[in-house]
Amino acid sequence: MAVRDIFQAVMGFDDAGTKILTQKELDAGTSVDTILNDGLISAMDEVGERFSAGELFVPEMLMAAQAMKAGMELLKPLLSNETTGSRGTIVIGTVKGDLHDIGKNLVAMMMEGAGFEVVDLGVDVDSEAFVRTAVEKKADVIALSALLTTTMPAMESTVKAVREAGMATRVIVGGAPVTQAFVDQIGADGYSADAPGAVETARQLIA
Ligand code: B1M
Repeated sequence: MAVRDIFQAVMGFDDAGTKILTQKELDAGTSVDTILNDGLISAMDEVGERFSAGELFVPEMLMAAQAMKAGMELLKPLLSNETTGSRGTIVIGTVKGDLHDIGKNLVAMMMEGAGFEVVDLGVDVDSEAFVRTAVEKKADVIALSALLTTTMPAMESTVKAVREAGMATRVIVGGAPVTQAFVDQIGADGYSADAPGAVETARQLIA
């Protein structure tokens, strides 16, 4: 199965191979969803499991992430293909203390694809920067990503900062450790477990 080769290329930290195989699959008509979920994302899940088992270490996680990004470069234009007028403005970032950006980038790409104007603040973003940028850009939604249990509290402080600033901007959150129970606890406006769901949540909040 050729998508499995993409999985193997990411596991082999092979940026060029991942790119070539991703292009090959696109040319063969394989859907972006299949390439993403069965190839790229499932490789990152496997990397995470091996890291937890002590079989892989941080440098290997980083190299796998680079290979995944090489594949995602080719998918980006396909995820960002809607050209109609803006549906609203999203300020997105990974919260303070957290350097994981692949899931956040995927959410940003899909938001752009769905017609939102996206301001991406990157990683390790403090609550002041989210608030300041959202005010400057008159954002409709602030989208927060966190991959570490230790950085989830930064989501809570960002929601608090937005409320204290008296802003109408809605806050949505996501990332592997985030649950609906946590979202309810911190009083965020929306949550999704994946990138397409984040787009849907933003759409519903803005409608
Ligand atoms: Co790190 N890391 N990492 N890591 N890393 C995890 C997250 C971990 C689960 C691995 C493990 O132990 N099994 C673990 C966290 C444990 C925990 O807190 N519960 C972990 C750890 C411990 C660490 C370090 C602390 C390791 C160390 O230094 N000892 C360190 C922390 C650094 C820091 O941030 N301060 C660290 C570092 C790194 C690298 C830098 C090496 C690298 C990141 C590179 C990069 O992002 N540029 C890395 C990687 C690659 C991973 C794993 C293997 C893969 C993450 C990923 O990109 N997945 C990860 C294990 C795993 O997740 N299986 C792991 C693919 C991506 C598409 O999925 O980001 O989950 P994800 O996004 C999903 C959803 O979560 C959702 O949509 C996406 C899918 O559609 N989503 C949203 C994400 N954001 C959203 C926002 C939304 C809605 C949905 O709305 C706004």
